[in-house]
Amino acid sequence: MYSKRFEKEAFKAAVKENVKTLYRKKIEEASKQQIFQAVSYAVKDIIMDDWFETQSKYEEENVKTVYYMSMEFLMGRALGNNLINMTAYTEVKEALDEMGIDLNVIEDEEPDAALGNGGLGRLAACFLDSLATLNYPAYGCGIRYRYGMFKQKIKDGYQVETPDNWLKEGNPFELRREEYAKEVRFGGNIRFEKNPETGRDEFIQENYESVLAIPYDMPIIGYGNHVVNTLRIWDAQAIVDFQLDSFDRGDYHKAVEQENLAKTIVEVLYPNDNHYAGKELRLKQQYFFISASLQELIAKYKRTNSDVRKLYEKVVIQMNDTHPTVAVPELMHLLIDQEGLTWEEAWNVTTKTCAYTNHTIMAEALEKWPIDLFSKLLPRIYQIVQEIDRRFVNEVRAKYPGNEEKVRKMAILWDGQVRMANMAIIAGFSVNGVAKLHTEILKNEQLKDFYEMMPEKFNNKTNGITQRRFLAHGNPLLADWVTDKIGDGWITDLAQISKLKPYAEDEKARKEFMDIKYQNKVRLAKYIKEHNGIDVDPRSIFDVQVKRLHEYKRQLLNILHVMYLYNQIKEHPEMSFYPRTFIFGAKAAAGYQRAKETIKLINSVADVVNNDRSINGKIKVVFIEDYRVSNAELIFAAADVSEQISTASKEASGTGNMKFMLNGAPTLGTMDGANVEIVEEVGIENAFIFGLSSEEVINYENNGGYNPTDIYFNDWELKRVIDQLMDGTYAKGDHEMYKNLYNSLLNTQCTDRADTYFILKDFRSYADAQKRVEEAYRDQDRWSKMAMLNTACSGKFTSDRTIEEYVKDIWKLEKVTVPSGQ
Ligand code: 26Q
Repeated sequence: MYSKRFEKEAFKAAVKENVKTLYRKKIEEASKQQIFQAVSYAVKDIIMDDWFETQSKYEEENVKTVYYMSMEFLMGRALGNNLINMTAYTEVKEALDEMGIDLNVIEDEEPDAALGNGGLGRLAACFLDSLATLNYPAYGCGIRYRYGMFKQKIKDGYQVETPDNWLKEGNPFELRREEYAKEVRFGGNIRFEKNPETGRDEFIQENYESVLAIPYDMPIIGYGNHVVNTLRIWDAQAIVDFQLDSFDRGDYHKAVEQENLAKTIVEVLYPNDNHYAGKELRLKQQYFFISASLQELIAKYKRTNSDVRKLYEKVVIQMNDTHPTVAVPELMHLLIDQEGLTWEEAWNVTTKTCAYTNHTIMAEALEKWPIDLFSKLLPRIYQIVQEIDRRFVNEVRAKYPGNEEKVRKMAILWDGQVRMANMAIIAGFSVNGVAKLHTEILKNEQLKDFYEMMPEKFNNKTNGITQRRFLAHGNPLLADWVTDKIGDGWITDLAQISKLKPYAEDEKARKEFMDIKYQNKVRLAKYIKEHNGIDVDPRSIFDVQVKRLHEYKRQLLNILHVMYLYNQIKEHPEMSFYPRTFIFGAKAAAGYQRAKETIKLINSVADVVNNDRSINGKIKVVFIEDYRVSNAELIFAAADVSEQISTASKEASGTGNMKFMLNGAPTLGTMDGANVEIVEEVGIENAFIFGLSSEEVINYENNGGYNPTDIYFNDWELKRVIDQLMDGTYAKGDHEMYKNLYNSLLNTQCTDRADTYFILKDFRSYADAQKRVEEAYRDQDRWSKMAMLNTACSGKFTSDRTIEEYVKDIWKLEKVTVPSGQ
């Protein structure tokens, strides 16, 4: 479709021209990074026309738009993905080839845009891709962090965090939009005044500090449809640049403070995944991007519409978890204090505009802000929260007279805290979970009282992933093979991938499929050799667990099982054992001790096992440093086994599970999150399921947990493995190194329950499932069928399906077509 514009010679000339104007160099003299920049600017230039066209069309047609508010957008690299969606990847590759440049090498020059932690941030990125591809008007709104997710180095087996200076070389795809800057105010006090002319109450913020929010736009390209949406991320700048005369006026201190405030607000992404830390700066970040985004959205609305009382007809705000929930009182504030609406009018608009997605049931992830912190930082917003709470509590008391228990559980303000989830549910017109099981648990456990009071708000939207990045771009061999077999319709309609099902019975097709998997394993083996210096055999089973490190995800269960296998092989060298490569990738939050200890343990086991000649390389353990979107694409393509082993009920959905499935790796997992629906689609015979069910887990939890010591004393092989945490086997004789992990499993020393995540309880059932994996893999006919059926049955898990459901049930958007610019 873009082929005309990718007239090869013109594109090549543009790249050369860019190298000249940017660097005063000839192409032969330019560095790889410089060529990356030059190519990207040439691509951006082509994007510009469609971007312009799309936005004019939206304005002309005055269409309803979704604003996806998120503290995180884990975009990864843009160049390759943009080319895929412009349907120009092959042509650009050829053009560069002719210039002696390898596109893959150039792509590797681009730093990941890692403005997110994990699942929640990557989901936001997949959603933007799907929205553009499905022709829906959408903005992503977030923060332009100077430093994204930290870079992980492994030193002596330990994680070391280093800053991610992703903007160092400049970001060729972004556009600074100074003209849309907005002021955001913090702190001070509120003066109350009756306006003598209008007779209305007015609330005036005084003695505040403020920053200027400046938007940067990044293009989000739809696949082959000329739609270009916008990811708008906000940078902060001091309102008055540091001025000498303010020094003279004695405001020197204030001037410096404003500079500092601006700099610190957008400095860095908080690297906590599924864990709340009540830091003032985090709340500042939240209010900063929400206030700027809402001011801009209202201004934009008013450019083409006259009555803000009807804002909800043209705007819907989706809040990605509670992190952007301050949007509720901020929207009330803008509508009342700036637009002059009454409380009732403003509440009517707000409750028809805002919707909330919940991503976790983990108690430690719930955002609760201390009232004194909240009210000092956001005095006017706090007044509004109080009024929302007051009115809601009245409603609860009217509906449940004498039942103060209900107030205790559902009020926004309680026990000196602002409970953000309660506010999101009370003000939102939609509350959704991210997989069937997760939504059921929300309704029946965590959010039971809210569900009883307002059942109509609750709905499920099972997550999805974009096949454009995770198959078309990440696994070109398989992508071409699929297209060869069933045509390229799957790229925008993944349901069509089910047409592969008959090929599972076709021996030749199975062989081709396995051959592609093998080549992808060779590609990953090369990456591992280059980055870890470890030789792995691509004929071994690639058993992969990549995701954030968290106790509930149970990387510890995986590595304990590796230790158990190693003991077995040492003891019974004659035992038949299919060679296995256990691959891990995971970042731990910087202050999360047990998580960091787990990384050290994995690396120590790797050290011991990989260097033990006596086991003939039957087991290899690899910890891939700095797991991120760009290397994830290589990893999913090369996986044989997808480890999805969270304690049942804890993983809201998971999305890595879907990426593995799409790439033909069967799931080894618990009945948790979206695994349940994966099994529904592919059949239980094409997955390896083990462990407690979510009901069983919840049952134990409601009855004070369980006692792991019974299991410990009755399973000597497991006991031996756990004892090895303390006997120095994997610690060069150090008996203290893993004591936190040991204690977390058995005891006593720590305040929380022993084995909170049921690792001992599920161990045997996991080991059995692993045995079934080995058995299945030995039978290559059977395995290739299973693998191919996983790909063939993955159609449900496209984020295109998820987005169509959000549109139909929540957002109510219309598709817009954009004519090609030529
Ligand atoms: C909160 C307060 C302060 C600092 C950080 C945070 C914070 C940051 C990130 C809290 C939570 C997160 C991330 C949560 C997350 O990624 N959840 C995952 O969301 C995925 C998409 O829905 C699901 O698939 C995963 O199951 C869920 O764990």
